[in-house]
Amino acid sequence: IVKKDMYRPVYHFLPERNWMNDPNGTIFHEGYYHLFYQHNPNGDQWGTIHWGHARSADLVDWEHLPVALYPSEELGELHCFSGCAVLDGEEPKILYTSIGEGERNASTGAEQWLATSRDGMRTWTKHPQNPVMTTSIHGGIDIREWRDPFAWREGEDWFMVVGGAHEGKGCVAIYKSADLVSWSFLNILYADPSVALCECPLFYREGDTYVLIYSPGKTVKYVTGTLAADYTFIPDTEGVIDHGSWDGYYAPNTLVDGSGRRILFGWMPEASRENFLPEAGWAGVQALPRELEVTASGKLAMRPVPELRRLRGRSSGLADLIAEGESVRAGIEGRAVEIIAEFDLAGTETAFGIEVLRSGDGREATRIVVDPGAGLLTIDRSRSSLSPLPRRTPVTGRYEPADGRLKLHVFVDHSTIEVFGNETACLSARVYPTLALSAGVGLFGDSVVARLARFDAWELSEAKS
Ligand code: DQQ
Repeated sequence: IVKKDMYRPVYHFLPERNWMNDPNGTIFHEGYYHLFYQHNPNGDQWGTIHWGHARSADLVDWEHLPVALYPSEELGELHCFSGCAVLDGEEPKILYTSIGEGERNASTGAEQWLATSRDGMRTWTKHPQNPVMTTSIHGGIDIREWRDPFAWREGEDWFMVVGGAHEGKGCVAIYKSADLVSWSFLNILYADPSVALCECPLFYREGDTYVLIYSPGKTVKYVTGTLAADYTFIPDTEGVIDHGSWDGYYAPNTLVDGSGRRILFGWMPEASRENFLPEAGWAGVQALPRELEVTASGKLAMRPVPELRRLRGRSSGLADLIAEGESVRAGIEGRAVEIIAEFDLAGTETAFGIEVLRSGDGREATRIVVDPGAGLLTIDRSRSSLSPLPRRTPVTGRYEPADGRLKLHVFVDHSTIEVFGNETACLSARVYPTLALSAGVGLFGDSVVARLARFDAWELSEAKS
């Protein structure tokens, strides 16, 4: 196992060593949450991509399992790109994007492949009829950057969406099959002319609402709406899954568990760490699993799974806040902490917020800034690190007040920050403070304590992974 370093998270999932990106094939089966992920088992940079595998009974502790998919070199396969896992009766199956050379490269002619497992998802066999889909399935319609299948069952039929680019604009196409092997193209489900491509599309129904989530090379978007008889999506409400984008949150995947909960997983990229810490031995973190729900307004509400409360250790509340010059200090500190702060937004329009990973002298600190005038929530990384090398661009998004209040739910884990604002504004970021003592938790802003309807902070313990 890679030795703990000051940036390696302790309660987030990551492989024991080497590179990880997108979560893949997330599925709940026989009491376990299975997480597969894009993985280079040979180094801590993006490389020959395999599918890593882990499972968890509670979404907190994870057990590493053997690599699930290897590129089949003998078949000209170079990478096993992203995809999904489904249960065909009792038999688990993976659909994923196979990348080869030349005609089979990612931008022009990727193929969709099928793999099956007969030993409880430990080892996987590529289906003899691969590829189960090639771009020729679209007839005269030219779809490039065609990858990341996401399949589901409805009655007797299988459906699948795959992301891509059509005429230089992002699109998601939809397909149908009776057996997961032989597929037909139904339509272009959705096109987003504001982006160049759509990666990792997810599509599901909750009640009468259809939800489409996609990763367009930048901020991960969602659209809720309805499905027309010709398999085109009729959008109603748009939103952002997480404002972190390439600096914090990308390529989510989803599952429904045994109790019917919709859970979302996502990749927290390493962003700019390679600039100053090469050869860390690991790269990439899985964001905390989130419960997803469609609200009455058609927006998505997201909250960290309640199982995480198990990690809570020493706590401190409103009464333990200590005013210290310009700032206010919480009664606990640490590089693995959780904070819930509920602010009354009435009154002044000047910014206020929470400070984490703060050094005693304040030279290093990451601020979660509420700007009530502009209605914006920001992770301000301008002072996160004394080193000039990590990215310090702000991560910003609009929040929606609820009854004149904003509830911030914040998780810090060494180099990860995840912020949930009233459950609808989510911001994730990576930060790399240089001082081991940058561990303070506090508040800033005029009369910030007077605004607090609630303040609770906890030190969090390690999880297994
Ligand atoms: N990552 C995978 C692709 C996907 C991209 C390759 C998104 O399948 O489109 O590692 O991060």
